[in-house]
Amino acid sequence: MELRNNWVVITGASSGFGAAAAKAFAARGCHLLLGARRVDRLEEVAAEAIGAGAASARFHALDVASTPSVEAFAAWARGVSSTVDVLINNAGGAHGLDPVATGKDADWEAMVQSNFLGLLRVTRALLPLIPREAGAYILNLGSVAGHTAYEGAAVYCGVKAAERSITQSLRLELVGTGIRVGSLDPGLAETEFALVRFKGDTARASNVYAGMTPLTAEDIADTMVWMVSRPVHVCIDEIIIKPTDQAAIHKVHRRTA
Ligand code: NDP
Ligand code: 8X3
Repeated sequence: MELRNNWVVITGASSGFGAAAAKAFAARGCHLLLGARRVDRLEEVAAEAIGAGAASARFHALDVASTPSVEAFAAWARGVSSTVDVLINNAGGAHGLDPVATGKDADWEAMVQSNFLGLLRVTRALLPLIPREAGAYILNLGSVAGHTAYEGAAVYCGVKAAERSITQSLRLELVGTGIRVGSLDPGLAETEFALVRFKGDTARASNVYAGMTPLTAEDIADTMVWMVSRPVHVCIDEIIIKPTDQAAIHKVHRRTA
């Protein structure tokens, strides 16, 4: 379907997939409403989106871990546009890689708040703006971690498994409205994800991708645009996308120097 002049909300638009998605939807002539906590970064992303062809690009502070912040963001969005055609629930990430035995409350809470409760809060707040007609899309960022558990990631895997359940529940609740609901579930992709997980430890973060070719943020943004631009009678329920070098969570091909 034609995306020109669609209104697209992207959460977590200050880096990684969200920033790349802003540029990809901009190139299709969309209006962008961008949210994240780092507003200085959003300002840069919005300026780049205008350069890439966005019909408009606005931004507002958003902490999906806070209901008042989500409500303030939704009120701002309502003041700018009476409709949101596409909602990209992308904000989130992993904090720490500790086994359950030594897991930290702060890490667990941050993951539950952003990936799980944040997704619910933003969707609840923006649903009234999503038109009940064919073509609208709610696209949630899941992960291969929601399909297969791995060591040190009990909570991250848990919240991404929950994302799949929320996506399925929403699709059932919204059938008949014309709103499509899908999940995009990537494997290893080089963004700020590992840097956040390892709390700024750049050596540990870059080691995640050592000797292999990860996905890029642009790969994921392209896939988002493809999902949303299918004909209105087509809903891409769920996509798993991995680097060719990653056959499974525990099976990554690494070249040695
Ligand atoms: P980045 O760390 O590059 O981006 C994460 C984005 O989420 C940032 O814009 C950050 O903005 C935002 N964010 C985090 N917490 C909050 C919050 N409480 N409120 C608002 N925004 C928040 O990582 P990615 O782009 O890789 O991650 C995007 C999504 O994709 C996440 O949900 C992640 O779990 C998922 N994913 C990532 C994979 C990967 O390998 N990279 C693979 C599979 C899924 P700010 O800090 O400015 O608020
Ligand atoms: C991010 C992918 O495999 O690092 O969701 O958990 S993984």
